[in-house]
Amino acid sequence: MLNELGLTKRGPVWQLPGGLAARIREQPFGERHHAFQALCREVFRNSAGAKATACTSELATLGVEMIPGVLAPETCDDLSGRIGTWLDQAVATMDAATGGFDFRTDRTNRVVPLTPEIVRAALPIVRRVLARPTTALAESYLESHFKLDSIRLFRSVPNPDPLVSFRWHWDSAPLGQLHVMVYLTDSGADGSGGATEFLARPVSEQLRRTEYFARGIDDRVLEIEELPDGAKLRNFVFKATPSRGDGLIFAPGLICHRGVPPKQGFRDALLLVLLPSLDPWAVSLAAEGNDAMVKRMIDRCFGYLPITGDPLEP
Ligand SMILES: O=C(O)CCC(=O)C(=O)O
Ligand SMILES: [Fe+2]
Repeated sequence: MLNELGLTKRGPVWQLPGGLAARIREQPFGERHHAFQALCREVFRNSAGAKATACTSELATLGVEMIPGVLAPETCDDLSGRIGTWLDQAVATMDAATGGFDFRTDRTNRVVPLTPEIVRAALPIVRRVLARPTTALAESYLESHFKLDSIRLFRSVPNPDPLVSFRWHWDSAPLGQLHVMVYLTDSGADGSGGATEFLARPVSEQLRRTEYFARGIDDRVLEIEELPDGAKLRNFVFKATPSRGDGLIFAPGLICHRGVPPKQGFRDALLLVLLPSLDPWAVSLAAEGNDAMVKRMIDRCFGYLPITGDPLEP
């Protein structure tokens, strides 16, 4: 089958024939990613060691799963401390250059502008997050390998009327996109340290077929009750209150979700954006090389995710 499609291997990395790549790229955004994901599944099915088992994880059924303890508390404390420093430096740097730094949102989220030093410091931590349980779960859910599209380090601060990702939304993301959001600070049992809420998968999929899905970013609701039948929807809301070091994995284009800002202090997080791939993430990273990877992470550290609309790019 793979031979029929004309796929070949250069070293450990799969290559697409030019004609097939062009046919994928010429399609509209959603279809393009979907076609590439189908190909990734074909490769995965044919790869040695791949098991065809029905995926019954909470990620598949509920649409979100907690992966406890992907990072040690000390690692989180250290990274959180550094986020504070990096944000202070960013403000200082950008103030000097532009007279003020716009964090590109309503200021509930402060995103660390990545530098080569920060990416190099973050990479071993990212690798730890992607270790066995995360990779196994993501691969069995996607039925394919995946790659690391981008990373984001951000700090969320109190805001009684937040916008963007703190209102109920789907990301304008391919359905095969996965987020692994690792909390670096504690939510607290009541979520007063910040939390993330999800609408269970079957209900999210229903709501996705209504006009709410098509609304603009500024017309999103803050409380689920503001939607038609919102009181009923409330029964299907799942509130995740991770401790530092816990990861949340979910498909942001499929599951309706929102962040909840902390009531006091701040909430720090490391977000990994994953997309289907022909090759395992570690193979892709090794083939790309460190310098190209660092540049790519820096290029993609702001804006809507994924930044690239091309599923064939690293
Ligand atoms: O900040 C949060 O808790 C939500 C993050 C989010 O919306 C996303 O990762 O797509
Ligand atoms: Fe989101």
